[in-house]
Amino acid sequence: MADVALKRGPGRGRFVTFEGGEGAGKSTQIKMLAARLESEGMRVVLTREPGGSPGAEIMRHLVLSGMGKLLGAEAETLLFAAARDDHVRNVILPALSQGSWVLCDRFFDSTRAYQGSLGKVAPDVLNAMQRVTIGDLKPDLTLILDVPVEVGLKRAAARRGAGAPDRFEAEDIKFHKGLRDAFHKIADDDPKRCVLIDATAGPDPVSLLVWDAVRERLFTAVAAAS
Ligand code: Z5A
Repeated sequence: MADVALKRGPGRGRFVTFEGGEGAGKSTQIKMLAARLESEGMRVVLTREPGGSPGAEIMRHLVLSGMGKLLGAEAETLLFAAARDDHVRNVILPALSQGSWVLCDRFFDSTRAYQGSLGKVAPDVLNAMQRVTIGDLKPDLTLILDVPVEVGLKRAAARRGAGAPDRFEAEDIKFHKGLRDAFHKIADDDPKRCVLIDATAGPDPVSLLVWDAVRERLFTAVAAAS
């Protein structure tokens, strides 16, 4: 990387999370960012939630099958928390301490939006779970991909084809509108960490917005010094 250097110097890697509603394009953009960072010489670990470690992938299967929903919102939140605990300990923290960039498709903001704002799980319960599962770990940057609900659902339906919708895809339009509002609020409440990205355009233009945000927030220009 010729003209930029990492803010805060070398050492621990950087932790970047992608968030947003259904069909916003997170999985597409996270792969594009990983390729871009690798081409710039960074070591990248691409992971996701729920899941990302063998134990957490088992929990993923449980929650996306809808079994967690039968237990009620708080118990379902505990399943996400258990998955996160395993993922953070076994994948995220080791990778960061080895200097890798960790790009994670969803993280605790999804819990805040889905289980908190929409599932009505109380903030003190979410805070307690967050303390246990991630402690002081916070993303260096959270990119919240934002699209109108109708656009996101259309993309998700096209990708799914004839397959059945999962636990959250099956929720109604009111749920998805509430979700979008919840992510807007998360971005407004923590502007130092979060960037809201208009993800309505095609993958390439959106990837430029993502890269601009990463450069601006996590790299600093050193052209004048070199
Ligand atoms: N969940 C939770 O409740 N609590 C938690 O704590 C956590 C998660 C961590 C995981 O689902 C579910 O778990 C999730 C929240 C809940 N709810 N749902 N549903 P998942 O991992 O199976 O899927 P997802 O995270 O929801 O992803 P997604 O919304 O289905 O898709 P996406 O990653 O945002 O989009 P994509 O796969 O990149 O793209 C979708 C399609 O659109 C695909 O065909 C692309 O080729 C196309 N695409 C992508 N970008 C574009 C652009 N820019 N233009 C046009 N078409 C595009």
